[in-house]
Amino acid sequence: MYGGGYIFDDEKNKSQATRVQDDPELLAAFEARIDRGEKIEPHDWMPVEYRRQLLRMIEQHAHSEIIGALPEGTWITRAPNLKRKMALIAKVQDEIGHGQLLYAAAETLGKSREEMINDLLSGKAKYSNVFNYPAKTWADIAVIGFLIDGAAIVNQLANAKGSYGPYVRALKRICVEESFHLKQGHEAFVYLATGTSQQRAMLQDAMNRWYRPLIHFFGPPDTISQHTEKLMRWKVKMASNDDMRNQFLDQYIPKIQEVGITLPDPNLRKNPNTGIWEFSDPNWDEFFAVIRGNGPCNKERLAVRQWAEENGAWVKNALLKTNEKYTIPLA
Ligand code: FAQ
Repeated sequence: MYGGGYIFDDEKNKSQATRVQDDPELLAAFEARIDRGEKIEPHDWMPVEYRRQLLRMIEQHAHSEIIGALPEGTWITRAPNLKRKMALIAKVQDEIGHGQLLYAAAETLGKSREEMINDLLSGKAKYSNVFNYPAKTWADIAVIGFLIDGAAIVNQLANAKGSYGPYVRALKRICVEESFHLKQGHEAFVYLATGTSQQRAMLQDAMNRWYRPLIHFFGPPDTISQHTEKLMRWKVKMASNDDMRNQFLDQYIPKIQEVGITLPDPNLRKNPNTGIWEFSDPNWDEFFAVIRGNGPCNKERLAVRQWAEENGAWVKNALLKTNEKYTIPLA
């Protein structure tokens, strides 16, 4: 199918996979290509572990886009005016489109979309922690549009320079669309921050609730991140979790503070000597509980996707019957 290094399940195939993976010449040639900055394409030879890691990461990213549409989606019918409603509809539609692009990129690594969706619905697959929190008020939508999109852009702009062709091409397109999301999120954020006292209070409340999930968004600290070292060696991840988190804080904390919104952390400050942002312990136990299925909205999010899967099945089935000829007018 796609080059070398398949993911094998049974023992016989496992030994074959190990042979492919362990071939020192192939591995050295592969790593030399990565060092030269070449792109790896689906039919090229790749180590089993490179394929496994990429698939894990792209699949999680795809699920995040699909589940990520839900907190904002619930506000489409309650948007405060037509302009906001239209922008939100377009944004949510874009996020679903990003999910499709990413599933297509993940499929090039040998896992079918159906298997990925099954793993999402069964709770086996992970997706971003931030989408397991509720969007309680309209101000949450401004925070998501400005700061979660902002955080996603920091991550995706870095990884768009990575080594796997299908993923980096998807990321480039996603980043262009996300930058429109960011603009509308920033505008909505500033609008509330400079609005009535009630609007400011609503935004401050949302900021207080989203601060910690945003710190968690970039993943555990480098000292305990399991995959960073390998992913950076193979240029899948182009910056470590702590570096991306710091870049985000550096870009966005001043923008939040300049409109008079505060952050609920007395220890948040940029160390003038190192240039690194310091913050209170963000409770990594909470992060791990959320990504393992025990956040405030995990069950609700998966239930909605399950409902969509069951109730949308007839559309998929109709589209799969490509030879079907309709002789009776449908309308
Ligand atoms: N959430 O060893 P590391 C968006 C897991 S898209 C959940 O450091 P890694 C667009 C990690 O998977 C947002 N799980 O992991 C949008 C691993 O578990 P595993 C998504 C997390 O891969 C905006 C374990 O912890 N973006 O927002 C998280 O080296 C607005 C150990 O961690 C991407 O997926 C987390 N935050 O680094 C949509 C970008 N962090 O698999 C709608 C691509 C870590 O061993 C509205 N992904 N974990 O069981 C990446 O860049 C990386 O995967 C990281 C994590 C940086 C997220």
